[in-house]
Amino acid sequence: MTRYLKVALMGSGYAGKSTLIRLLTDETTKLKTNYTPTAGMDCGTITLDSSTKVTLVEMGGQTHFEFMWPDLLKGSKMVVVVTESTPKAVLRTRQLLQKYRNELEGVQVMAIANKQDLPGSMKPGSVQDLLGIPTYGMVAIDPKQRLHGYKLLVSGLRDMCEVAA
Ligand SMILES: Nc1nc2c(ncn2[C@@H]2O[C@H](COP(=O)(O)OP(=O)(O)O)[C@@H](O)[C@H]2O)c(=O)[nH]1
Ligand SMILES: [Mg+2]
Repeated sequence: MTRYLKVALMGSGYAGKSTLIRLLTDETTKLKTNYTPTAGMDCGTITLDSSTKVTLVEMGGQTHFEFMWPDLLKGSKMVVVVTESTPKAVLRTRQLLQKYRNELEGVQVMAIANKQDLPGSMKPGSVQDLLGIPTYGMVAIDPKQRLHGYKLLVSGLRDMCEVAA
């Protein structure tokens, strides 16, 4: 029987959540798109092995969809917080983490410091210092980063659920 692990992607609008889902679900042709805000939620599925699939659930980042977040977080094995890497965006992400700290209690949380290709980006280590959770750099529009993203996801899940790599 196939088991489905739910991973929620959280973060402000424009952070790169939809792009990351496309990167990880192999839709490279759609990587460089114009920005289309996600209405409410979006999802994609990754097959990890013959018996395990991961459903990535994007929580639409615009404030008028935030009312759905507590429900979208329910049952998540892990939450990936995606942030742009400008100081302003990282501080906004820190506020989001504080606001949802009750819902996130006991859940494995990691951060992706996305858009590392843009000049003036904060390094993942500095982002981690501000957010207080394990943070990894990413360029979600770069197909060459797929394996990196996939490994981050698998290692996070393995810690949590003993998923084979
Ligand atoms: N330069 C750059 N742009 C990115 C990166 N990741 C996403 N984007 C762009 O940022 C915009 C917002 O991305 P999207 O995935 O829709 O953000 P979401 O609102 O968090 O789902 C889109 O125009 C993407 O092409 C990245 O790593 N570098
Ligand atoms: Mg989106």
